[in-house]
Amino acid sequence: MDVPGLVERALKELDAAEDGPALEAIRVRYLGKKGELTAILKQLGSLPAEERKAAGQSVNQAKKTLSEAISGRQKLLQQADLDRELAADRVDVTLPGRGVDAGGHHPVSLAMDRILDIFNRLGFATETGPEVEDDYHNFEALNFPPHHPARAMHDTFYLPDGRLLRTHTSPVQIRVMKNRQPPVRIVAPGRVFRSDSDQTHTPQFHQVEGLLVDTDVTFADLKGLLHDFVNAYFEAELEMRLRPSYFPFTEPSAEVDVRWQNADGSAGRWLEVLGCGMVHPAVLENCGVDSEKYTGYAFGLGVERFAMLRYQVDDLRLFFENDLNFLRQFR
Ligand code: 2NL
Repeated sequence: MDVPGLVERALKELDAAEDGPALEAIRVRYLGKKGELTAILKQLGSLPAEERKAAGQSVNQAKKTLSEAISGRQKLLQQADLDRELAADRVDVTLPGRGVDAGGHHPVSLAMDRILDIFNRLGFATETGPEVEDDYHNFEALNFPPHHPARAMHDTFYLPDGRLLRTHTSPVQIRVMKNRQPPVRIVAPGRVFRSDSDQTHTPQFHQVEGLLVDTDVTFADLKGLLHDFVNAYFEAELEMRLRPSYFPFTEPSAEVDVRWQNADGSAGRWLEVLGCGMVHPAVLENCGVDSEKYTGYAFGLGVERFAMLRYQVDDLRLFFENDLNFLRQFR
């Protein structure tokens, strides 16, 4: 039972151990359940009583010495690992940063903000509503005849349960009229959906609709409002004209053209920018508004078109690509 010799041998092996697994092997060899020191400890019982105490103390001391030496060696090896890692992995804090590759506000957002800001200043409160609607709020309440083509599968996205993606934001105004008595003076911005896709149409686009209901509202009020809006939006004195049109929900109805200016400032071609009209009495009645007492006007515009005109974007697809070189132009 040469305990000092065993300790000396173990310490030598420890000094030679270069990694965690080697250390663990040494621990198991001496201190493990079947280790050499553990075996000696088990034999103590067979010693004569007078030797037992001193032998026990020396084995326990050896155990302590060995465990301390193992954890000391372990700390040393870990520190060496860390030093190696730090030396290899040097960070140059003086290098310039990579920077943040920022885009800009999307032109459709810019146009939307601008349009809402103008109408808000003209006294129209912003109202919003759900994108998934039912036939009643999207069509029936708006006086669409039962078999009107705009209801057909061709234009409207239907959900399996019969609900639909709103094709305009008019349902927002229907709900507002049903929930409060005139005067009503609101704009309803938002995403709308039509199953329609070509050079100038996308299945999803943005609309702002406006509605004013009060006593003594006239078509002249509507024309004056839209004139002020168009000039504020384009920051120009543009010629404007109304052409008779048809919507089921307004009577009379009109389309609004502005005379676009050429780059040299001369008068160019007429561009259609808005639809509008006096709210159809049947729509007012559907919403519980007395059409003998109240009249109203309404209008609707496509935000993408306003964005293209103001920011000189000539291709709708640019709005969907999120190309940073495109977006950065609108910072
Ligand atoms: C267009 C035409 C328009 C309306 C929208 C409306 C809403 C209610 C009642 C009556 Cl609740 N009218 N909205 C009226 C006329 C035209 O939009 O060309 N939009 C892009």
